[in-house]
Amino acid sequence: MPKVHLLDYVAGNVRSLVNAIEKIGYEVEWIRSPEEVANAEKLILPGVGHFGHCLSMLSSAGYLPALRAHIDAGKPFMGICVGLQALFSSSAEDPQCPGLGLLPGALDKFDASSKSVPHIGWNNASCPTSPSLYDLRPSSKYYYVHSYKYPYKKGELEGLGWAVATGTYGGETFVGAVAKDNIFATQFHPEKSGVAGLRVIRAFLDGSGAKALAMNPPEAVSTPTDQLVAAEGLTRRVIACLDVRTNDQGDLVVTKGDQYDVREKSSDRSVRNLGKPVELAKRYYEQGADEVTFLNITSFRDCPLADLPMLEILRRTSETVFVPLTIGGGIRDTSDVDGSKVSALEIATMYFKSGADKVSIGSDAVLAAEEYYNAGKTLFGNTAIEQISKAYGNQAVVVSVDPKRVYVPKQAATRHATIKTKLPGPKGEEYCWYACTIKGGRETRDLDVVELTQAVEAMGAGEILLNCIDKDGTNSGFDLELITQVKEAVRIPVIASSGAGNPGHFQEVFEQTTTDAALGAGMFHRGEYTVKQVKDYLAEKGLVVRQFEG
Ligand code: 1PR
Repeated sequence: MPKVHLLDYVAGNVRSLVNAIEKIGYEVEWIRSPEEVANAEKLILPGVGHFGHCLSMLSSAGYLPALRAHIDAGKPFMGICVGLQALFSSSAEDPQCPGLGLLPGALDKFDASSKSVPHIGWNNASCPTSPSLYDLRPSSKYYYVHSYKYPYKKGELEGLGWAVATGTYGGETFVGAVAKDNIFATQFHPEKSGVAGLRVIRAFLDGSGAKALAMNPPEAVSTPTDQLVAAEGLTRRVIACLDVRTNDQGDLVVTKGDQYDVREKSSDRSVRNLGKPVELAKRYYEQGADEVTFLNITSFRDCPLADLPMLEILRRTSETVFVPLTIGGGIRDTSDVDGSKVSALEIATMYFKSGADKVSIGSDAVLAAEEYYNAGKTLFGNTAIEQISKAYGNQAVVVSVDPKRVYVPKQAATRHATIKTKLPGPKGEEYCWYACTIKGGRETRDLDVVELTQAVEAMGAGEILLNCIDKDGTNSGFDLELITQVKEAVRIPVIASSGAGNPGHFQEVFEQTTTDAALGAGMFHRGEYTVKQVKDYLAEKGLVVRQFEG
């Protein structure tokens, strides 16, 4: 098998990149010291997390001169995400820390005043001057997750001989990919961008991308000005969720509850079994799911380290599913069977090494938020959210919220953030608030969703997975009031969850709230609708979606 070298300087959630490279037919060899860079012919710099952290790690380990020497020698080089950002002079994320300076200018942060930041989801990487740059296609979508970007200025980088592909998010057009001579870099994650992304990696690995660029340099192509005006490209994200637990026979199955009760209504009350996790994940990927989420719903009972089957599920899924994978359940500081302490960060690391791109934290986030308020909104850096987001980046930490409606007759009846509801309570109550729960809804806490989501945003969570116990499994549509309340409370993206029963519910939540993504479970598992049917329906209604490319 031909080889590609990967630079191993990060904490290591690069499993999906390795899987993508192997899928294309290449073998990965790790570079573990600057001296080894000279052995590389093709070199990939995966970037994860924080610009300053990445550059200072590269610098202190002595990699920067070796990287420059590789590039100066004309050998193929590819940067991904922060690996693209590292090519610029600097970033507002850490202004003191210089980048490689191969491209001039500083990255800045997306404007969060009217949209969610980070920018998470599927967007364009279109290059009007070279429409098939590294096999990027104008009709394809690519998976981005970043808060900082290089703002695109027409002609600036092209004037220096770079081919530039762009995406547009909330009115801001940013650099999505750049290429010049032997250098190629993407702000998006090609390894998480399905078949469209695999094509891009292949064009780098087999040299066809660089060859085509050499034959058709960007300055040789004249482009009508109107083609350079980039359209808003972010698609509506549709996520398939698999609640996983061991059934009474000891098999790990996908299950689905009604308001979190996953046992059959029949007299034997067995755990509802809706299929095998790896098979279902692959099916949803092939139907066009933009992400797949696994929630280990009974992990609070077990020791997470004994929970090896979830690791195996991730390993096997990430070999065939090239969209982001999230895993939740049991991510908290704990003790192993022998009594030794295991941190949430160590558990998350095991999941990342097995192929997860994000971890989702439920119960532990609620307890951490309570402590945050008890300490007068002080952060000590010791929560699971802070530790994991520091090591892997905010985008790698999702907080899963399991709220329940609590009705009150008037706002003054509670200290919590209430809403005036269109769905009055059993005694005609016109107001309600949403109480957070832990342990899969078994314990309700005196903390509301606004308090929780604002606290975890301050701790560094990158996204909220917003369930709703009242709506879960009801097929009656999402709780639009809950979603609106949380969207108004935070800037980070929110995934609407619980209650989806048909494609119209997805249209409703995207049109009537500003949710960033919507998740379905039961309707997919029971075979009532496919992910593709949901997306086709949304497309018919004029909403932009990504379709699966086979
Ligand atoms: O608390 O960090 O160990 O995490 C446990 C995780 O397991 C949490 O994310 C929690 O939401 C989840 N969980 C725990 N118990 C259950 C249960 O169902 N008994 N499932 C559970 C939560 C909710 C959604 C579901 C949507 C959509 N499941 O993921 O898929 O409600 O369903 P629908 O479209 O069919 O309505 P920790």
